[in-house]
Amino acid sequence: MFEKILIANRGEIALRVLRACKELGISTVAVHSTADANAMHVRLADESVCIGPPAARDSYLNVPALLAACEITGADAVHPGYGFLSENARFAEILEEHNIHFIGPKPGHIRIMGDKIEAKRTARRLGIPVVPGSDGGITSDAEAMVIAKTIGFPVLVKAAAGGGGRGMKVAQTPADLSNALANARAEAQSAFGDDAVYLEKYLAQPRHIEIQVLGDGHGRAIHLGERDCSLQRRHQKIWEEGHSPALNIAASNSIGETVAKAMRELEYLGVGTVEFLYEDGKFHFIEMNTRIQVEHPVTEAITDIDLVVEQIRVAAGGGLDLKQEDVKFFGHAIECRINAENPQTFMPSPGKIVAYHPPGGLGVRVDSAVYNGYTIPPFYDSLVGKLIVHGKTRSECLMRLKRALDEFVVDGVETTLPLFRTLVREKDIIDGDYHIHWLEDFLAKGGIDRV
Ligand code: MV4
Repeated sequence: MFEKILIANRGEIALRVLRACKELGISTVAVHSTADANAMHVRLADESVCIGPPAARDSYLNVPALLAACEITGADAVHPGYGFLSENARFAEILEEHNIHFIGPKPGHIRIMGDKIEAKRTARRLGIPVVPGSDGGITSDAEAMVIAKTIGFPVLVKAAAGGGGRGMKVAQTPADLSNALANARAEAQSAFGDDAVYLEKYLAQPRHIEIQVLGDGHGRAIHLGERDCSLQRRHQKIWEEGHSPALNIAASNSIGETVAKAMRELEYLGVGTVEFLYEDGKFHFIEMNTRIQVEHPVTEAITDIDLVVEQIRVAAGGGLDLKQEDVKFFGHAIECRINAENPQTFMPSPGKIVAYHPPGGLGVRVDSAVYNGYTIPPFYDSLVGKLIVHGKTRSECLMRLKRALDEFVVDGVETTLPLFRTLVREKDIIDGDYHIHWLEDFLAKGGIDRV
């Protein structure tokens, strides 16, 4: 097992990783920019190193500074958290070249899943159902037209180097295809320096359902159920829940087993999330994330498995103690991402928190790095904290969530708490009847002003 882990991240996920390390008896090194000198993870870590000025590219993305921090402190492993360098294969390789463990998948798998065309090819080869579309990248408009007519319009042009919705263009009819290809290529080139694009059948109102997996890198892998992440705004998830209100247990187990089998064949190492669009009872693979995700506490709540502890254990070569039959699901969990943003306009609202009172009680968890008097810096994401609520049933979970949201006090900055207090009372949400466009449609109709 590792002696000392350097946590190459900040905010709530740095605190989350630090907690897992402490429970494993591993000493911790926090790194921080000058803007985060007073951050909670710095205060609670055994050691801390300032790695640069506020801008992420000069601090949390600064590989030489992170390497130096490892050398100075003698860290034998790095946990990247999510975002920043968490899916950077080159960073993982550089660490390994310096005999420092990267707590994450094998660099080769990070690289494959980072290329959405290769990711789909791999998924298809491993027996995972994928969205109908081109086999690989599109080399000409003529080729695209043939494929589009085969799968049927509307089609979606996507960037191979994309993800998170960047570089996607819909072509409703054949007349739209050429422009969609040109615009997607241009956007991909400017955003990623890579204009490779591929084609998929456009699914109009799917749900976004992701499967959590955990592998030991030697052919053992299990799934830990699904999370429904359909409530999103501009590709930013705000509400995630497990199980999906759209799935029965049989459907959940079936897709879970398909994915776990694929991860065994891939000899996948670590935690991972396999993303699907779900429509008309069918799952369609779109991409795979090779990191711990923001919404992992939803799965922890319904399985009582500490995903970060397991992630560290398999990274240290500890193998996978857990068997699929050990994974028992209980109840329902919902996570709300509370941001320091205006609840109507979503404009960031950094600043000093002058009163902070998180909710508590049975089945209520708040993962946050803020505290009374803390100043949310303007340089990073605007996450105040994640409210995760668990109940024996979805309706008990909703009642508890409503109570917890009403109890939550964050004064001094604007937050999206009012939006969640409205959503938890909205009929479609209570019925679990929503899809990936539901939230933006709701907001377009007036959102929280509507009620
Ligand atoms: C799609 C799609 C519809 N049809 N692919 C958006 C980001 C990236 N994860 C993939 N995305 C989508 N791919 C096909 N063939 C709709 C989306 C999409 C979306 C997916 C999941 C969650 C929110 C979304 C919001 C807009 C579009």
